[in-house]
Amino acid sequence: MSEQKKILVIGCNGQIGTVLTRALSKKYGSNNVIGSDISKPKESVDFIFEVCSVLDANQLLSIIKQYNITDVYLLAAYLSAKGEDNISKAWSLNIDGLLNILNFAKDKIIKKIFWPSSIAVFGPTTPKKNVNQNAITEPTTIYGVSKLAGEALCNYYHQKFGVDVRSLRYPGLIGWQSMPGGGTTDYAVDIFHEAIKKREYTCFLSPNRILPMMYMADAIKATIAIMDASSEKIKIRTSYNISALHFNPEDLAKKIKQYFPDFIIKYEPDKRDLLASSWPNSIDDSCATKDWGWNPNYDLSKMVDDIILNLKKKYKQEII
Ligand code: AKB
Repeated sequence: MSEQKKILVIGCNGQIGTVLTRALSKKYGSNNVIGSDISKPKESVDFIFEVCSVLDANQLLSIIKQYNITDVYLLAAYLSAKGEDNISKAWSLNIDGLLNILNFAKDKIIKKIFWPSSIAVFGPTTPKKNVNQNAITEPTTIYGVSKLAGEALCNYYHQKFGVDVRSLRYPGLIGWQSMPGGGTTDYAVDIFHEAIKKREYTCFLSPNRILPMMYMADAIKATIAIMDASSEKIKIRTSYNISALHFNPEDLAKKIKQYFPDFIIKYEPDKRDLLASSWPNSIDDSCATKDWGWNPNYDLSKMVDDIILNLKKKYKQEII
């Protein structure tokens, strides 16, 4: 009989953590999932919660021992825009936090790690379209630099110590359950809330700024799939390209107008537009498809439909 999984999600209050921790709790049982973050969740949760920072190795170790943790999902991170204003803090959270967890796996205290990378590992010297797994990575944000270093650390700990660490290069993630914070792709979440509440949104990216994106449901599906795959299927131990959608703010605004014809979008591009301009338009994820069967469920129309339906319920507006 296989040993009971005990999961620790670090950063359970964040954009991904809010959705992923609930999905894991549903799959593995609420007593087998522990969420941690630097402050308590605002809403009630269906898992065990502990206040802890990923930078506090001693406290982490005591939580890991207390609950016999086998798998860690490390989601705590400084994102791209916030990182540019806090270079040392971004590096420390994104790299020292990862090192703490990799060392627990090296010392056989935990068994498996999920750690997200990002399309931000690519930079202006990367081709724009259908960027392949091994395309040139010369990032121009501290977030991208830390993600690229993190990928190399994951690969190093796997090659040298046999650490079972798995990673995905997430594109911009869009969901209705949680808000992102400090990212460059955040506009694609904010726009829905503003469209529903005010029928107006001022976008901080240029109208034609195409970026790779993914619906949160697909990101959760990919995360659970890569963690469920048998170890020999995971051929890439840096991080896998994954892809679902790519569009610009104007494409998204047009879709939203189909639901709210009076919706108005204005543009005031700020420094985040420059960060976005260094990233690819679209990603080739054929390695993830070949190695562990990745394929997304949501296209742009299906995603917009689902988000608007759910946000209308959330904001108690009439569903049409
Ligand atoms: C960000 O915008 O910083 C993130 C990312 C692309 O990883 N969403």
